Amino acid sequence: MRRLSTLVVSAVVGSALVAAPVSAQSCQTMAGNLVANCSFENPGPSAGANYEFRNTLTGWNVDGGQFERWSNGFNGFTSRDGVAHLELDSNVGNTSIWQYINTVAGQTYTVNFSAAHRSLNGQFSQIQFLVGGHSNGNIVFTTPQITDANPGEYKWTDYQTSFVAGAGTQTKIVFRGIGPSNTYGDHIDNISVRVPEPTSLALVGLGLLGVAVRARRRVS
Ligand SMILES: [Ca+2]
Ligand SMILES: [Ca+2]
Repeated sequence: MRRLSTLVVSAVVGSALVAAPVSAQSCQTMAGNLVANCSFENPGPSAGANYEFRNTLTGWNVDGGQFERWSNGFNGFTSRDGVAHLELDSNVGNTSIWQYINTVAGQTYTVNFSAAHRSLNGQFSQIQFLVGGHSNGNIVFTTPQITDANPGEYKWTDYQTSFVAGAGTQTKIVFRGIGPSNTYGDHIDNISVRVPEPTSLALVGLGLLGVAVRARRRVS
């Protein structure tokens, strides 16, 4: 029995590795993605930094004043997906962005997004994902403190988490910049929220089943 439990753990780790490439997909073509304007592409950005007030960025709301949206390549910073991304630490400091998505109470949802730092004197970027409120919601996930390997080296990291929807038919999803509020950093792009793929679950199930069968054979 000890061998069986060890093998099950290794199978679960294996399934996580299988799931990892999903986050590298474009959220715009990801089946079942519930997030509107998931890549901050609409309306199409002007070249450079776009300072946009509430309701100008399709699907999203913002507090802290305004969105700061960058076009692909501005300041040498390639968007993670498409031709635009956000800097949550805007020109007026840290902001939160949010939208409501349709959810089913009790259902688990998988969340993927990409984040990056913008170097400033050895400081860091950090982004929090919340559900329920942009200032008082439930904190689901907080990225580590994100730094660059070298000054000016912009590097995206893909993150994945999950939450279980509460009562009602909608959930407010929130992304909040929580790095030092200095108008630099907390870049975000390529957001998806969706019900876990049945195929992934089936693979995990089959993997576990295979392990269990093999372990049983060893025992007998
Ligand atoms: Ca984008
Ligand atoms: Ca900052």
